[in-house]
Amino acid sequence: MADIVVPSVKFSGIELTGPAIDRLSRQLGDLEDIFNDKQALQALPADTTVYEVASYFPVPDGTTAGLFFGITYIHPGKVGDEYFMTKGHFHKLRDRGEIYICIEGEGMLILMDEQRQTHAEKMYPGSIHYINGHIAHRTANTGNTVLSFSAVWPSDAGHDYDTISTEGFSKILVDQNGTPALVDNQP
Ligand code: M6P
Ligand code: ZN
Repeated sequence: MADIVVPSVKFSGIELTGPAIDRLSRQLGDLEDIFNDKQALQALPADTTVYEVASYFPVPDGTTAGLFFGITYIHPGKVGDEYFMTKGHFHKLRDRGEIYICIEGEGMLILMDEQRQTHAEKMYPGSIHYINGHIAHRTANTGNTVLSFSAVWPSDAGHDYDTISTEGFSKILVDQNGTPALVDNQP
């Protein structure tokens, strides 16, 4: 290997570019179990893109002692009074943490511990969020423009979506007269 290496994965504006970037996109049709207002959901096209994730996986999934990096782009929008948001997850290995850094837009990071205590942190360009292990995390776009944020997490953390898909978060983020409010989740 050369002594001096020029990395080929980099930010370009707000895009993650380079070889071997993994890209996924989630549509409303993939997110039926996370939004409460099923009537509002059905009134929207199932192929509406809610968010995209570009990820850099330098080592195989599950590798101990490695790190992953990703950028998530959540489009503006709502299902009823609930903002467009990510699925949300605990880590499969519960004691693995994560860092989020907001790049652009405005939003909220919703955090829930294993006792189902939930609170939220406001995301704004430059805001840095430390997510301890054992904490479920979900992000919502509360603005009128794309919310993008970068994330760094351990390569052996894994995603546990099942717990959230069956039990949900104990609180949801809704638009109350133009202001985001965290309210009890009553499905
Ligand atoms: C961040 C990281 C990723 C995660 C993504 C979308 O980029 O936490 O691990 O996949 O957000 O969140 P989710 O997987 O909950 O849909
Ligand atoms: Zn995570």
